[in-house]
Amino acid sequence: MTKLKKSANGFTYLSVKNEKANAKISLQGAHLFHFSHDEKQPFVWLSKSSLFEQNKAIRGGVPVCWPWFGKHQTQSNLPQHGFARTSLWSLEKIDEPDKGTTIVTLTLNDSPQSMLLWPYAFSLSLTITIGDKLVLSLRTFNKDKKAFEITEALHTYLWVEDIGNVEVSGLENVKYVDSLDDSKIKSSFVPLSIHKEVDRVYFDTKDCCVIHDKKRKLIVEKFGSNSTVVWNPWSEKAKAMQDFDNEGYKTMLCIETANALKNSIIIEPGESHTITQTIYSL
Ligand code: TA6
Repeated sequence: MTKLKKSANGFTYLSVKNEKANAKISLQGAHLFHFSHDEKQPFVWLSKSSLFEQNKAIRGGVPVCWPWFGKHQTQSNLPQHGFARTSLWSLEKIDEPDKGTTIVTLTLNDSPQSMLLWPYAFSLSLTITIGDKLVLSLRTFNKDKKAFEITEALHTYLWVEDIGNVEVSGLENVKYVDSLDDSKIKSSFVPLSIHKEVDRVYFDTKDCCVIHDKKRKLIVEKFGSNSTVVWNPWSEKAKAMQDFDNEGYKTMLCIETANALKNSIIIEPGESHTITQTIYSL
């Protein structure tokens, strides 16, 4: 069953419920902000203080960072992580191939407003499969007469039971840019555990990550992505963010399927590029 709903402040979202999973997807940003098989252990984390306001990204779920990841390379006045996550997308179609699978497709096209921020004609579509697994597939099509370059991320906030007990494997011996240490290039040969703020872009990696939590493993597989971003703001930065509940950093970890920094993608006119992320639990 899928229903379009409106929250008290007029925020429109799609509520999806099938025999396998529940999900909520906002039309602003094509932003999935809830996914679970049972309410106790959701796949994605959502801040208790998230604002659900127009023109502000939801804090949690899967923000779509596009057509640039992080700060704009040359114009610091442009929005962090691009404009896709705060734009209003169109609900293109909903398919239900079986009782346990719902496939939602949302689209975003260039507009006079987007041209002011990024001067290219484009067509973006996000296909979200809600079932045993959660699959998000972001396709960028170049409708312009000139080639364009993008960086991008499915900025996934995963729910974890206890950040202090989490271990992430799949990033050993992969070089990363440490945003908290003057963008130094580093690597580590052991699985990652998190006991303080982390903000890293692992590059030149196509590998999947496994998040070993207390009672389950979450697998994040990816395709079309050469970077993986890992972020946890820890307590001080969480407190400084109005929309991040103070204790929330203890139950979240961003593992982002990305093409960031030097892994940018050039798309020729008439060509497309797709980035896909599949999450499931064991
Ligand atoms: O993906 C990590 C990151 O780029 C961090 O540097 C951090 O600031 C985060 O994203 C959140 O960004 P936001 O613009 O949503 O506050």
